[in-house]
Amino acid sequence: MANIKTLAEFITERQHEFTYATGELTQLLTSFRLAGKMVNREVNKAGLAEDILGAQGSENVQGEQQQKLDVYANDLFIRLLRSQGEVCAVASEENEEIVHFNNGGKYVVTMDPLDGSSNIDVNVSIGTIFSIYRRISEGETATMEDFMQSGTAQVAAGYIIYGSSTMLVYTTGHGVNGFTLDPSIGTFCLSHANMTTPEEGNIYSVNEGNYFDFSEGVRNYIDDCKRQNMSGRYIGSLVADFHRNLLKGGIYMYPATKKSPNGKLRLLYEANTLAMIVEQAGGMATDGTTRILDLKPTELHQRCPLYIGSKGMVEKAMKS
Ligand code: P6P
Repeated sequence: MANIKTLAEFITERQHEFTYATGELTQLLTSFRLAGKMVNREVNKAGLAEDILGAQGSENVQGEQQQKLDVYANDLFIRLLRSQGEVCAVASEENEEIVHFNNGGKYVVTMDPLDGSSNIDVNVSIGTIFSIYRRISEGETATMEDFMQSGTAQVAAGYIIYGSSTMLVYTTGHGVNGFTLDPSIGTFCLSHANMTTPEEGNIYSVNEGNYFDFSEGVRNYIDDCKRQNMSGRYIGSLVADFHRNLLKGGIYMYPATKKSPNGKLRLLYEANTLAMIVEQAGGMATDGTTRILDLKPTELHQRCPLYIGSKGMVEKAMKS
């Protein structure tokens, strides 16, 4: 049997690649490893445990119906990040304001604890998306300045996909590696070493229900994909669509529409995270005109149009 390398062993082995002090990255990723296993457990039994399915009966900052698992995952990640001491503050899709830990930690985290959670009750894959930045503000407490850094400042970016198997995929700027959870031993094991995405692909992912709301250029690009007999694949769960396209090649688009002039997806904890990962895998991510990682954030929950995936496809979409 091929030798098994656990996520913990891999992180330790690659610690030298992490710009900062030894051991800090291990600590930083530990919370996501542990929380990923615990969320996975809840997601997998969602259909059985009546107290975990369905809407929480509350709305998040976006005015979106919170699912019980959204709240569970958010609370869990915050609790684990608070306890391990390296992170001093978190910006989460589920919280209007920055969550401060005031523990002197040198890092801040942006996260979507459970993206696509409206799909939970219909058994569609969902995901956790997270980015880690070094604190840059002075003083006791983190400030907005720490969260308004461009995506190029990320020290690590990753996602967990709860699908037919549960995988944690991350980068610290030295390539992308994927780890699959072996539930029999409760451990993430290296399954996709040095992931790269094909330069071209045959999959386009977009909500075509918005077709007549898109710009002429976007409509032309979609029409061109059809003329080339590409496969339309859109799960309605960003992490699942992104992950499939990362492996097989393809483009995911959430363009601006009349209803959502800045698109729907969030810059800090969706676009920036996936943009770092896709670039490290040889792909590309823009908002239609600017490289996602070069965008300068101005608000925690700001939205941006997103075109992400195979480099050749994103470049072509930009020229449409
Ligand atoms: P639409 C889920 O709500 C999400 O944020 C992403 O996971 C997904 O790709 C997108 O929205 C789907 O949005 O408008 O096509 O239903």
